[in-house]
Amino acid sequence: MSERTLVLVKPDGVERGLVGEVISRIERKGLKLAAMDLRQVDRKLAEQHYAEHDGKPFFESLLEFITSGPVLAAVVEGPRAISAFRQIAGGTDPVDKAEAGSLRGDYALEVQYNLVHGSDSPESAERELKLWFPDLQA
Ligand code: IDP
Repeated sequence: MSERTLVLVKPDGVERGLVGEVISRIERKGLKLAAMDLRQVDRKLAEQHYAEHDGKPFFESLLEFITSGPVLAAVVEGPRAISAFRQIAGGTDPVDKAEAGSLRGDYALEVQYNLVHGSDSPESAERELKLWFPDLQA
C-alpha cells in the first residue's frame, strides 16, 4: 500500500543549498518523487498550511519565515511515506528531539529554522496535498 505525503524544504534549507541533500535522502530511503517545484509562498497559503498553529506565540514569526524566500514543495510517495519521511526529518526541535542522522538532527539548530516539513498524518497529508498540489492526479 503506497501513500503520499507533502514534503517542503523551507526557506532556510533552500538558502543553505540543502535541497539536494533532502532529495537524496528521500531517494536513498526508497521513496519516490511524484511532483516537485520551487515556489514563493504567499501569506494566504502560509496561513492555510499552518492553520493549526493560529494563535500560538510563534505563529506570526512562522508565517514571516515560510514566506521569506523560495520553498521546494514535493509530493513524496511510497509504503508508509508519511512516517518514513518524518523519520528522515527527525523531531521538530532539531537539538532536543531530532536524532543525529536525521536531516534536522544533522543540519539544524533552532526549532523554527528546522529545514523541512512533512505531513504528520494521513488526514494532514490529504489536506496539505490539496492545498499545495490541487491539480495532482490520484
Ligand atoms: P513539525 O514541523 O515537526 O510537524 P509542528 O509542531 O507542526 O512541527 O510545527 C510546525 C513548525 O512550526 C515547526 O516545524 C517549526 O518550524 C515551527 N515551530 C514549532 N514550534 C515552535 C516554537 O516553539 N517556536 C518557533 N517555531 C516553532
